[in-house]
Amino acid sequence: MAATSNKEIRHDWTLAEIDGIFNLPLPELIYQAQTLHRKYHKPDEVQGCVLLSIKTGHCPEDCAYCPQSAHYKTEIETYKLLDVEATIASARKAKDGGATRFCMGAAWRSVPKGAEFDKVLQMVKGVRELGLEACCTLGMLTEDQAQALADAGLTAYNHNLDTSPEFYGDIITTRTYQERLDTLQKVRSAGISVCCGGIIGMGEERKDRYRLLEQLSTQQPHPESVPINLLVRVEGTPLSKQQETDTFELVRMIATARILMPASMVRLSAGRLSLSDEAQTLCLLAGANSIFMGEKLLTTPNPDVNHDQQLLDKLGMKLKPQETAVEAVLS
Ligand code: SAM
Ligand code: DTB
Ligand code: SF4
Repeated sequence: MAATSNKEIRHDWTLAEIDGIFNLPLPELIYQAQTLHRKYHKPDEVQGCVLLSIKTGHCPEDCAYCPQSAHYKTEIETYKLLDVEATIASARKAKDGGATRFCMGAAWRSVPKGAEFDKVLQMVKGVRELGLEACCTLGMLTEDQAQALADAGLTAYNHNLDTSPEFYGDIITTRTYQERLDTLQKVRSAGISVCCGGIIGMGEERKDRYRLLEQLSTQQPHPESVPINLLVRVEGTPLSKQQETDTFELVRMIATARILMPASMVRLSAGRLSLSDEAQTLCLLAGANSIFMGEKLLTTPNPDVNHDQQLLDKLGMKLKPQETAVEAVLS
């Protein structure tokens, strides 16, 4: 990881600079993104991550994009917290499929105390023992819970800002932007790496995309992992009828994130099923270096693993190789 004094790793990006980068002629934008990508990452490698929803649905929050919110009537299979064994079995399968990161998501407003949290800690330990990076996204948490997750070996905690502070209130009313920032601070203080990004295609304007990128890239340190999601329009949610997003917006978003946060993992996250192979390739050329693998994200479908492998083969790219269990646990 490069030192923060490095002139490319900056935390003082202005909105005007971000606007300027985002709107560069595409060849120049991709060139700049590629140049930095190659300096900080292996250009032919993509990290494979697998998501598992460990607790699904009935969430008290009202995030307008989310099929798991109890505020909307959607057709998802809901279930209580999974067993530790079943979760570890999924992680083992993810590892056998070539993933190096296993992400566990729960539809909670905040992390519960007691037996359920103990189970999550056991899941984290079990995933780390397999030699995989372990990421959790469980909603808000306390400092003690963040520390307990760190002690269990959690690699990263995902908590997205989702959009700009200005547009946020149009999407979520049950918790504030500031609460999200506070949660991220607790994660960071516990020594867990931060996974934080957002969604495009929710009806936000370009300015909101710049503002999200500004919020992310002025954090110190930058989030180590930046998921860029393309809205998956789910029937029953308030955003189900949103119009389709121009793919080039996603490409520009990814390239700008790569330039603003050169050392971070930029993850082409939800929404790949609606992208052509060529559009996904542009995203990879723009600096995305991670995808979710497997037929399901949390509740919505994702491209077929064989198809993804064929695409990587065609591009002469490969999945990030697995470390040995010992290396991973020590890292
Ligand atoms: N409840 C936890 C939370 O909100 O932090 C964790 C799970 S939540 C599903 C994780 C992230 O998934 C959200 O912050 C959002 O960015 C993304 N997400 C959820 N539904 C989505 C959708 N329909 N399309 C794209 N991204 C989505
Ligand atoms: C993130 O930014 N995207 C992932 C992960 N973090 C947890 C979740 C995407 C969820 C897409 C909708 C669903 O499958 O329910
Ligand atoms: Fe709940 Fe997370 Fe979905 Fe919001 S995004 S409704 S907090 S599961």
